[in-house]
Amino acid sequence: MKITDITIHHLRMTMKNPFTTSFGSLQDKEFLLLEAKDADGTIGWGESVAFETPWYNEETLKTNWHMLEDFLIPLILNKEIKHPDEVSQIFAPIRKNNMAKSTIEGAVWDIYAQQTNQSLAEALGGTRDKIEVGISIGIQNSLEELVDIVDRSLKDGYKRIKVKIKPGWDVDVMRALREEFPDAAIMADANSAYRLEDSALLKQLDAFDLMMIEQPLASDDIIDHAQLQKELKTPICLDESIHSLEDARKAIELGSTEIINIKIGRVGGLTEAKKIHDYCEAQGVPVWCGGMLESGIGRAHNIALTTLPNFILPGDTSGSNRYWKKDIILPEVVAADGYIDVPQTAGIGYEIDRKTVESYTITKKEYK
Ligand code: OSB
Ligand code: MG
Repeated sequence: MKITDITIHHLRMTMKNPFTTSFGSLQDKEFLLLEAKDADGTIGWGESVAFETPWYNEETLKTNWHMLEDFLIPLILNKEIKHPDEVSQIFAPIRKNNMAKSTIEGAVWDIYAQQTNQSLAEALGGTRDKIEVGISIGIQNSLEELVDIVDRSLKDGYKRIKVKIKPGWDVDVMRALREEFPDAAIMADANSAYRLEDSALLKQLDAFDLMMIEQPLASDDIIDHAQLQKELKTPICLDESIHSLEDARKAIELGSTEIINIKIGRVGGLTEAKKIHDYCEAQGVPVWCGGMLESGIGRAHNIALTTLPNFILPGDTSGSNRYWKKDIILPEVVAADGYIDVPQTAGIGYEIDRKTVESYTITKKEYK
């Protein structure tokens, strides 16, 4: 491979409903797509999962663009690359900025898969032809609305219900859901809304037989989480705290986490995601694939990753229709009875709907 031409597309897509976490609400999603062209004409796509504001992590749409334009694209253009695993080595001199790095790496994986005539799932070593998926539900205005959404999601067949919690929207909410849905696979995601001093409150969640609690404590912590896990029966699953294989190793060795949420962007790309997957598999730690409210391109990468064998818990990759009136890929991602069929065609396995991409584009810029 030799990438000769890269275009960054800046899109704005409006979500059907606002998505609310312990940090705030999001409805208009602005993000970057990266289109890379190989010398042989093959085109691959990557998606930056950075938001406009740095609430989830320190990266933003603009920091990603800056890193791509000033550092990452110059390192990749016209470089001879034999395998996408080389991209993370090429980027190694640059610290962090994992979502920016992952944006290019995703496009390179797409090109590689097409050139070797494999689906992205196959190229990664995936073993499933369909994946089991769950749904992530933001904080609602009332308990009645939440119960209604959970009910509909279960009827749609989603295999696991994740509910966002925050102080004041936690124990009573989870108790009510457990009473209403005694057999459902339910979990909570706190997005770092608590501190170790809140452990008595968090312990009350043990009564509701939750699959796990995701990232209860600080986004940069693995020490307090280890202490909290000693006090909780409910497994802790780290999200924000894990940026690399090294982070995963340390968190598992310390006992800070019993399950890991892998997000491709957060860990710097598919190559690192696969390494974390392999390590967790060897340690007997289950993983699942998280989501960042992606468009169809990011969704396609998530689906491919989830075909690896240790993705044994349903992830957050719901169908395109969960967030978008019209997605930018053809066909759209369909979750039917809690399963998504893994596309078998070469590359990410979906066509890019260029007309729809154009309709959502604010601006774009070409690099060569
Ligand atoms: O913490 O997993 C999270 C969305 C945005 C940022 C962080 C998170 C989430 C979700 C939704 O939970 C996942 C999705 O449906 O894409
Ligand atoms: Mg999370």
